Amino acid sequence: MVAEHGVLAVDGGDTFVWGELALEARRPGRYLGHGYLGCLGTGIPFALAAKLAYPGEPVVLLTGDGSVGLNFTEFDTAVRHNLPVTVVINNDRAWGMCKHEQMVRLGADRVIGTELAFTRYDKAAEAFGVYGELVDEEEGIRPAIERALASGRPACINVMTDPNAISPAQQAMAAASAGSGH
Ligand SMILES: Cc1ncc(C[n+]2csc(CCOP(=O)(O)OP(=O)(O)O)c2C)c(N)n1
Repeated sequence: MVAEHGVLAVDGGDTFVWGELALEARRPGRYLGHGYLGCLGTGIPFALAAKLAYPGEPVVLLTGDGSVGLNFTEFDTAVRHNLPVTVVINNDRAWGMCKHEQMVRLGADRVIGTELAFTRYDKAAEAFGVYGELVDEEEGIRPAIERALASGRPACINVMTDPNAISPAQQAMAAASAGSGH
């Protein structure tokens, strides 16, 4: 997706990698992310800051489900300050990048401590006064984002995704370090 208008933000592990591969912004200051060192949880704060900086432009955040949990209460900030950003959660029910490393290095049957629940983040966000939707099929993603943007409110689109989709970057990193003893 290429954004001609608006701001994109990305937060997460494998989600960040997918974002780097698939999203593009054509103007300066319109693509915000934590970079390779990856301080998770910056997504909603970055999106809110972008909305303050560019109030007339749509702001969309793509984030992992683990990462969005770190600063989830910033939905409250969005509502109180009337900052209509659209948060799209890549909900693979895991700290995906960590789980995927375990799968590659140790085997799929040796995943431990990295799985999350099927959580209705959309409902939790609604409790803050946010527009929420659950999406469980690919065709539903775009219309849900369009409805969220049209709502004029802060929004949380909770998209259920493949829990075993490993990004190419994580595949390479895990394979490279396999057998290193670390
Ligand atoms: C503040 C912080 N804590 C922990 C980590 C380590 N870490 C890197 S990727 C990752 C998993 C992220 O999971 P999620 O946000 O669900 O995104 P996914 O990998 O599933 O796309 C973790 C915990 C980090 N980079 N930053």
